[in-house]
Amino acid sequence: MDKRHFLGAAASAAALPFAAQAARPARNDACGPALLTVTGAIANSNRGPLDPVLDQMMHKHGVTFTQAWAFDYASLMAPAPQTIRPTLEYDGKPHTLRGPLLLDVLARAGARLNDKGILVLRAVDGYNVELPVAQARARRFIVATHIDGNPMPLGGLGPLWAVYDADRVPDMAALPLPQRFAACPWALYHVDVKA
Ligand SMILES: Nc1nc2c(c(=O)[nH]1)N[C@H]1C(S)=C(S)[C@@H](COP(=O)(O)O)O[C@H]1N2
Ligand SMILES: [Mo]
Repeated sequence: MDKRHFLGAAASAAALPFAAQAARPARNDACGPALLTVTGAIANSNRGPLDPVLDQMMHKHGVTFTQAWAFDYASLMAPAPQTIRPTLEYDGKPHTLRGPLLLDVLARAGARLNDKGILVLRAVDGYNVELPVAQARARRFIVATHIDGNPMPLGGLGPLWAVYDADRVPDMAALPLPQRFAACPWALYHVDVKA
């Protein structure tokens, strides 16, 4: 699309009468785009099945589902935020990370979180990891939204980073820094719950 067409399209969208805009069916009650989609063993659903046309990135990553719970930024902020301060491998310094517990987020989707379950955490670059539910619980994984008081950008470690306080988990604190965060996808956007 060239710039002239783009501007034309934007102008005509802006000119749509309010009634026409309001008549557009809402996909869910979210106010912003979905940042995290949870699928698999969940009881709640606020969107339809994977759409192989419009859900391009998930489609390319081989994700399939019939029902899902999509979180926008505000809905992710609903569970009580936690603060952790692990030493990060990138600069060897402690940083303050804040966000809800991963399992609290998944509970909102009605996830079945038994201790034999597995969570597949997937990031926008395709990186994915199988995290046992028991480990997510024991290590108190959070879905970090903020680092050192600032929201984490896409292009950095955000907007969501599944991470834990490695300094406070003796087994992990004993490892060299580059071995502590392999189970921590930055730019997390999808979690598949395997009960
Ligand atoms: N999205 C994403 N998260 C990731 C990775 C990655 O490649 N992509 N690498 C993992 C691994 S194997 C490690 S050791 C740490 C640090 O890797 P990085 O230097 O690629 O961030 O992040 C983890 N999280
Ligand atoms: Mo790694």
